[in-house]
Amino acid sequence: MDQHVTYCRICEPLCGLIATVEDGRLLSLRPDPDHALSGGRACPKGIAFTDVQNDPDRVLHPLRRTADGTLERVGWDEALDDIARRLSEIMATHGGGAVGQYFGNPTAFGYATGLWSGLFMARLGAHHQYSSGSQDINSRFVASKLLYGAAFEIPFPDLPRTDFLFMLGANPLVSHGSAVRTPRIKDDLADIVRRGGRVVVVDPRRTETARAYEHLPVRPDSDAWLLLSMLHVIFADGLADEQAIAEQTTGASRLRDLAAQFPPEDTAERTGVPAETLRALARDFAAAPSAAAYGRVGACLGRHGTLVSYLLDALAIVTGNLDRAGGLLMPRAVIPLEEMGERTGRLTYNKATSRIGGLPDVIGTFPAALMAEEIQTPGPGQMRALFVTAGNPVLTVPDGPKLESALEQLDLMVSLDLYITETNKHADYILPSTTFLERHDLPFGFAWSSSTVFLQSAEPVLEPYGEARNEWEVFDELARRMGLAMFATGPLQRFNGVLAWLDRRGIARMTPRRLMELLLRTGPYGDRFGLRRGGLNPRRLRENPHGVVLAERAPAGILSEVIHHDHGRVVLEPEEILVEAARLGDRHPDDPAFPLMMIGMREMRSQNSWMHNSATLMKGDRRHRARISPADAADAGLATGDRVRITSPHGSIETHAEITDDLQPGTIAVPHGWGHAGGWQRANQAAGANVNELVSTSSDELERLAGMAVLNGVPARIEAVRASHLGN
Ligand SMILES: Nc1nc2c(c(=O)[nH]1)N[C@H]1C(S)=C(S)[C@@H](COP(=O)(O)OP(=O)(O)OC[C@H]3O[C@@H](n4cnc5c(=O)[nH]c(N)nc54)[C@H](O)[C@@H]3O)O[C@H]1N2
Ligand SMILES: Nc1nc2c(c(=O)[nH]1)N[C@H]1C(S)=C(S)[C@@H](COP(=O)(O)OP(=O)(O)OC[C@H]3O[C@@H](n4cnc5c(=O)[nH]c(N)nc54)[C@H](O)[C@@H]3O)O[C@H]1N2
Ligand code: SF4
Ligand SMILES: [Mo]
Repeated sequence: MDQHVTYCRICEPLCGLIATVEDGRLLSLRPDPDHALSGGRACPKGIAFTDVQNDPDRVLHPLRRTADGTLERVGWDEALDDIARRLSEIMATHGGGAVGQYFGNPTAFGYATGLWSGLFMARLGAHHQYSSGSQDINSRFVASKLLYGAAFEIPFPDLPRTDFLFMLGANPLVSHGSAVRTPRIKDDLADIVRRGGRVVVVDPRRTETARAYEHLPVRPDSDAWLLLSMLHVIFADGLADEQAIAEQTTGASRLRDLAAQFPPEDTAERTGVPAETLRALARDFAAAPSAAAYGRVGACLGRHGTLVSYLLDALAIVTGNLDRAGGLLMPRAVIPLEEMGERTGRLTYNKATSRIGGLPDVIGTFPAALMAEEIQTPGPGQMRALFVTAGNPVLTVPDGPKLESALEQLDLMVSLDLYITETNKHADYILPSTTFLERHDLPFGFAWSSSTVFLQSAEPVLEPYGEARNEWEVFDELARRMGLAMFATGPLQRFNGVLAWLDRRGIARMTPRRLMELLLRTGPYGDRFGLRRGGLNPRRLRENPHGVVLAERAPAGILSEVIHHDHGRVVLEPEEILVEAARLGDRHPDDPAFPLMMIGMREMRSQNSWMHNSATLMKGDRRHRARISPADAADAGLATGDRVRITSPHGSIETHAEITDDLQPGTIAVPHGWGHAGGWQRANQAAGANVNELVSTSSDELERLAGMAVLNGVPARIEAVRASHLGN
């Protein structure tokens, strides 16, 4: 039996794990007690990943769809030859604009897939790029692009030093934190209070986090009004930090004028927060020695997600809490991949617009909600070929059934996944991918949103099971077969000459790993190939498998270094934001046919749509349940365990009811990622419903600035399903 040090790549904390391996099989995973950040902690999902790794339902050989619609095993070479041939044909007839990709959430936890699929798509001139981001975080990217000129500069709360954490639309005791990396977030939050500080949780539901701290219940999708009123009080009461505003920003006066229009007395009815409560909160936030404003999915998925993300930062900025210990810190990457993307102009916003709906691109991607229509609408630029890489949009994007019928119209659909999913069961090819235990990784992205600067690399701890392959090698192979050089365009253009030269001479086949190591060594903590003593290099990482702490505390005072606007200041008056704010008034009156508002939620033992096949996580007859307040349940004649039908203006689903006073009357909460009908047998048995069937894909119902799907604050009504309909 061998023990291997590695780290989990299911969600953002990247907790340290120890894998026990025997004869090339994974026996178990346990928390790594020697990991500097997670120090012996891991959540149930990380431990249960053994079930995924060894899942008998996992796809371990390439599969091809036959004429009668069934899937049959096929060899890699045959599959890749045919895909390359069919792609070339589509390109010859329709051009690269007909090719697309949807990449899902797991691609964010490994560097190679995103890099190589991105290069490949750029070489094809593929225009149709989509991702889970338009159901998750693109609004936050746009807010950062407008404020700081850099999409990935998402300020994160300095949890170990803050006196006041204002948390809006996040539930880190279950999610373990997003856009802030801290595997022991439970301890971090408890420490704030222990130091005499406060944690205030703004959420329509009394969540696990809200329960543990101060809960401020709000009406769904009212955060823009709440935040504008807080700013109103701060400016009106002379609590703004004028020196910080003068030093760090431009355009504060326009924000001041805007906030002046939102006195708390005027917004109380909409937010559900009494004016006096809000005034006290605003004053306390401004008066705290240090304060951080933090929001995640609940801030991003409403009708005004970009505006809300902007306002959260604005709150910290005008109180002098940006780029300062105990406030919000700016991430500085150890491996400056995004920095390079930004410098080479690849991390675009609104440089192109979608064919359907004319919505702006966010980092070169368009709203995934538009995919179905982009496939179904004839004309130049119609999408005819689609790669789905580590994603399950049929369950995670609005209106899965519509997407399913659209997928059937594609000339070519290829999926890289671990399973047969609700999405890729429509594919022509399913290509089996390696799990994170079967590949090398260096963290990037949100790994830098951490109050401790830390880096760990992970060697594969297992040989790929069956015929599974790394995703990047699939794209590399396709490029070779199609006679394309990966480096002619793309985010790595700067290195083109060197890379092409090395590659041509066969000195070094350029691989994603070589590239990352190059960036690491030339980055801010790198050894500059020996020029900087004690700097990071791959050897040092190998010799320290539990990781290397590069700084106990992330730096403050780096704003001018990380801002990409020419004048080096935060832009507080982006035109897009001001226009959006001016529209806050013109929301349609509530429709009495849909008296409730539905929001989403996450559960400890789910990971979006893809861990419901794990025996460990599904123990105890777990089911999909809609959370309903006692008053709304009484109105509908519902008790816990009853079947409930939820209807929105767009659709209708049936699931089980759970009555809970965590919710106030008028709001229901329903998790996403259920309603399985794929190759995962246990997940299929769990039944439940796909909540995103309640959401429309119509382009004019998407959030305007980032094209976000509006998944929170969905109008709804509920009714009991009569006994004659009982069943699963
Ligand atoms: N209503 C509602 N909808 C939501 C949300 C919500 O809050 N409410 N949340 C949204 C959010 S935040 C997100 S991130 C999205 C997620 O949206 P998606 O990324 O589309 O969905 P996942 O369920 O994460 O599916 C990931 C897929 O990748 C596969 N996979 C896992 N690991 C690997 C790997 O290493 N390689 C490969 N090739 N495949 C792998 C899994 O089998 C699974 O099929 O859902 C969004 N949808
Ligand atoms: N166990 C588990 N962990 C996960 C995941 C998982 O599926 N399961 N998914 C991972 C992913 S992909 C992500 S992106 C992160 C997300 O991480 P978080 O954002 O921390 O997770 P959520 O539980 O979605 O928290 C969002 C909160 O917003 C609240 N909310 C909904 N609507 C509104 C609103 O209008 N206003 C306000 N103020 N709040 C609102 C919800 O009630 C919910 O408590 O979690 C990651 N971690
Ligand atoms: S919180 Fe759980 S799933 Fe997320 S990285 Fe840590 S162990 Fe993995
Ligand atoms: Mo996400």
